[in-house]
Amino acid sequence: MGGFAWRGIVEGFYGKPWTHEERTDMLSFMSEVGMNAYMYAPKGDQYHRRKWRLPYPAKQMSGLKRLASHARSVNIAFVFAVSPGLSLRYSDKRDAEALVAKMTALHDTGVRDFALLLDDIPAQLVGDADRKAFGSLAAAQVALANGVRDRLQRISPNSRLLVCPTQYHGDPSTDYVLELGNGLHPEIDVMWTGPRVCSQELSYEHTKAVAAALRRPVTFWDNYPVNDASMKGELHIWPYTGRSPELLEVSCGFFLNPMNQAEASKIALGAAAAYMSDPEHYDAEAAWRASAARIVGETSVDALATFRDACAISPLHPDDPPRLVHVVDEAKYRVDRGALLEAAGILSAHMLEMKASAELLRTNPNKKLTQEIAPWLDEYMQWADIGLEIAKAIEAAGSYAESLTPAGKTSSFSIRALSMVGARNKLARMLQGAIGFRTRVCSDVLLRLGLEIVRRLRY
Ligand code: LTM
Repeated sequence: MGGFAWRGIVEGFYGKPWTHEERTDMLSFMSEVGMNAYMYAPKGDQYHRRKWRLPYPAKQMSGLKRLASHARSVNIAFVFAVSPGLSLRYSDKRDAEALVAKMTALHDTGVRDFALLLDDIPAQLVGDADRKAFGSLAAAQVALANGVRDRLQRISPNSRLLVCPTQYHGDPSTDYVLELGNGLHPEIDVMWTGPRVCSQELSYEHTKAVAAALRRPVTFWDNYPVNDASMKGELHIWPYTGRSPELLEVSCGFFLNPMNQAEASKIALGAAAAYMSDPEHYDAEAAWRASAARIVGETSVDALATFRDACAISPLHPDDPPRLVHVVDEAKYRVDRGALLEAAGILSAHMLEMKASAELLRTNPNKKLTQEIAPWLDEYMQWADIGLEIAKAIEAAGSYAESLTPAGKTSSFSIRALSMVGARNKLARMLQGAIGFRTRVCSDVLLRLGLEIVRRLRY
């Protein structure tokens, strides 16, 4: 098997970290799907970031120890990461000591893989002492990382160190990246998220340029399916796409950053595992279906595929849900040509499919998943109801139009007019309710259509 050396995940998102129970389960899952490394780096763990100098309290330490031991038992490298950059003084020897002490405590429990994460910190040296001692941020970080690696090597020659730099995406030809590439010990793996923080594509050309600047193969910190910060309303269950099949030549691996929702993350992670094991033969759709079947069962894969369309918006797919857009376009096309009943039929058929998929997923035996995705499923159901109401309003408009014959109004004219106005008012109320929705499921596709229909149904 010609896969990447690192095939893993980095629990590196903002917000509520996973529980140890979730991590233990994830480690077993990773092992089953052929991954080999888990990086512990939750931004919300105070002892990992803000209070990095303090040792873990005994209870947390024993939790980490149990986790690392479980990782070993399922052949997953447990990478312990520290993010000291918010307050670290590079010229202060005590800080370097505190960092080594933090890692050594984990080393004593059997951990051999470590990471120094310097992402999301000031891009310049902040203190006079540091500026005087090093001149540049890259020089300071090179000295720190090489020093830490040296100390770890002295304790255990088989220990490994990864570094996430402060510039971890974009143009690799900056002074910072070049200096880092030149200075860091060649055996330190350096992480990179691609052309963007959350990259839609990881191309061979970009990665080759990064590898050249860093003077080593790139280790990706791949920000998918993560949904923290401004992406909170999104559920990233879309297929894992946009990673070149040629990256093996210029990269030594991937750590995917997952969602706060551990179980739902497995859909993308399972598919990505197939890519990491064999990028050249990777088929995104087939891998997604196989991964989905593992999580929801074979019989619910189609339902999940319908739901995933509504959840399409993500860094990998920044556009509106493609199937839903297609259905709405088809319906609008007919509305514009006066084929109102046909338009209503197309729309309601898709809404009923959405509702059926939601019902199937709601009752799925994977309770952890159904609980995690409940906020999205609930609003998905509500959008389907809104879509049905849009269809009813279009239908009512069709009946009303029929009652207006060239010769004048038929006897059912008033009833049909009233029913159209009623449908329009109900739709307007439902759309108003949707303004408070908290997820981005269905994007604004049905909202736009609904508003357009309300506007057009002026009696
Ligand atoms: O991507 C990196 C290296 N750092 C942070 C992550 O912790 C965060 O989860 C992602 C997504 O918001 N963006 C970052 O910049």
